[in-house]
Amino acid sequence: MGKVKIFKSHFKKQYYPSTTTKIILYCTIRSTIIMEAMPISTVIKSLPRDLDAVFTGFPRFPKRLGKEEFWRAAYPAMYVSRQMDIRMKELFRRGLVKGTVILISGNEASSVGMAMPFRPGKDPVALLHRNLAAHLTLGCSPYSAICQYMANADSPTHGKEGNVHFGDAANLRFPMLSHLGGMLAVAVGGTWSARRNGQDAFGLTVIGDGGSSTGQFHESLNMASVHRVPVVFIVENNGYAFSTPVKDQYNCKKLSDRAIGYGITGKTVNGLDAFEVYTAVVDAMELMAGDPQPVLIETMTVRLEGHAVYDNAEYVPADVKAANLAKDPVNLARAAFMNNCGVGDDELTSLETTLLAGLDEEIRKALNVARPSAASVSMDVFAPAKYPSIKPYSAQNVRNTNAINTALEHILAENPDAFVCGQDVGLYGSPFKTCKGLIDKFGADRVIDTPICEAGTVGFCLGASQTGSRPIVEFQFADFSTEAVSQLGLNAGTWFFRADRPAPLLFRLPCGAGVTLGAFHSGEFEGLWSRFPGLKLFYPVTPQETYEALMIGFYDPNPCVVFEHKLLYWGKPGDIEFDGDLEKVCRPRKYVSGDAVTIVAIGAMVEQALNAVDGKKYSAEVWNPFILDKSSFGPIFESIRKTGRLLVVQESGETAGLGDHFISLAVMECFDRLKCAPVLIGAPDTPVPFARELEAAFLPDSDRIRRAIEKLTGEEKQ
Ligand SMILES: Cc1ncc(C[n+]2csc(CCOP(=O)(O)OP(=O)(O)O)c2C)c(N)n1
Ligand SMILES: [Mg+2]
Repeated sequence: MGKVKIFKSHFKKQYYPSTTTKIILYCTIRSTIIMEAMPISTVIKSLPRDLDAVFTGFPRFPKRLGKEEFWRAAYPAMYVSRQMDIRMKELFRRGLVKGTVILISGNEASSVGMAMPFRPGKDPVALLHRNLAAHLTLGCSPYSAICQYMANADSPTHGKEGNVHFGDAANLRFPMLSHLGGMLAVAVGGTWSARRNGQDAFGLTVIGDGGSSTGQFHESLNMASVHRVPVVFIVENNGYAFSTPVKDQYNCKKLSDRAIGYGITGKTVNGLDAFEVYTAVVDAMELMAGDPQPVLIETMTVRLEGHAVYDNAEYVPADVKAANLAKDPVNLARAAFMNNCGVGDDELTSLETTLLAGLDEEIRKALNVARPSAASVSMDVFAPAKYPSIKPYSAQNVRNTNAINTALEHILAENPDAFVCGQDVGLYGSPFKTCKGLIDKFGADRVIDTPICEAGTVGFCLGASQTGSRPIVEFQFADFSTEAVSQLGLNAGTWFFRADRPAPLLFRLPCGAGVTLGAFHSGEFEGLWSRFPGLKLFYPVTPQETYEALMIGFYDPNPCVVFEHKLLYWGKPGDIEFDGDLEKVCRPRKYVSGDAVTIVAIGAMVEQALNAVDGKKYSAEVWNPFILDKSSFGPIFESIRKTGRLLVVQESGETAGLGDHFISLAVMECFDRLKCAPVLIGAPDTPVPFARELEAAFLPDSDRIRRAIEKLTGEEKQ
């Protein structure tokens, strides 16, 4: 916007329908007309020429800006952010912005001060809901942010996400998920991996006073400290978490004191003074450059309004409100800008008017953008997979533990960007010895023992997957993957959908009952994880399938979950004949053929089903879906059409497994060929009991399967 122009669309009725806004419009037009012919560069000599450059055209770390240089860049960014806040609220009230608008007035100094040293595209950054000014400072155009709020066709998420849930993952500004604390580990992992890959990266991430109470705040700081990752953790303390005052949130003097517990440096600064925040961040980065470690900075800020547009903050006492208003950081910045940059009243007014006109032009442009069309916006949850052809492998008479160990060894040997992590995977070789010896071959920086923090580990690996690493995560038991439900299911699983970037991640879940480990070490959870779009699930049974599942899970560009049944770890040995063609891997597996009934068995139930049909008394087909995704079930449906009878056997409780889902698909696909109602055999809907006898009674077995086959084969639909 070298010149500010007025477009006809400015007057669109939908944008300014009421009398009050007509008055606002009149004033805007007046000031816009005054500015019309004036290029922005003549307003203030050394200010950037266009709005976008206001936010990006200044040197970043390691340069340390002096006050004059700093305020020339910082004040326009803070001013535009404040004006955007006002306008987004107004647009929301007019129904042009949906969802909600988080009100950010009061947070501009903290946001701009923290973001200014960081280098877009180089430093991994995960911001929070009040950091619009930081997004702008890191290269997001106001237009793009406005389109995001309007959820129109030009929105950076194509309308697939709203308001604060955006970023630019390609440039390492990661889009946030709502779950407070959930993005901290992503910034840590992203920074750790960028450094591991030779980049001189620093991380930035943000949490509020309220979010500092989450477990993931602790997990992320702890991981960053243990792995010496140079990430600036900003805690924005604005006195409230929605309506909850800090006295109900924590009981320490300063949140930065928590740094002591992580063995790192912590500092509390005035978050209303952008230069003080900036200085603290640059100090931290200088410290980190010499001695990599995270630094915790608490910025004391204020919220000048409610939590969001729907909240008028009546719970904030009047005197607190008045005191906060008196400390408005944009007013403080204006004074600092004028004092340090020698700017007078007229120049200031000209600058503000120009910025405002520029902003309104962006809003006008955004208002004219088409709505997103369901026909043209991709709803894909998976990044397209293009598999490399990999080395063939064959082995005789091996068990699943050997298949896993060998697969991991092959992956690590062939892919320097791959690493294995989890609890006790290093020297101990993991509790089931599937990682045995890997640390000796590949070293402790590729076979990594993590602290006990499943959510933090998944977030960390998601971040690492964005900066060139290929993480393989072992959960010690599938049961503990429930600690990472939001990270794995909602953050990693939705990543491609939200961020348009692949998230190549492999998760290994030792699962299942039958080894007398009770309710908390025997879960299967294939039903739980299948509920989250964006995850690919594999459930191998034989050593061959196990080797193939790990290979496809690793080489697929999406988060993949491999269920490894513990009973099968040391089950029947088998041969592996893998020809290196990954394209052929994603298909259901058939073990025996027959005409009378199709049995779909999951995990360790395959063995029970095979035992049941052994002796050729029944003419049954036994299948393992292998990949738990309906698009691959075609061959099983073919079998059902042939036999006309379906029996599904799962070890999970009847309402917690995939059997119901499978049966409903089969009924929809093959109804006219079914001779009788399908049957589901599952465990009872109770926790897995501990004692051997109780557990044996709990698990479906071949006798039950035999009885079901007899019942099924004796029935005919009328
Ligand atoms: C894990 C989680 N629980 C609850 C929420 C709902 N929520 C969104 S913002 C918010 C308040 C956050 O307060 P604070 O961390 O102090 O940040 P502020 O909004 O004050 O900037 C809450 C409870 C959430 N997003 N995530
Ligand atoms: Mg707060």
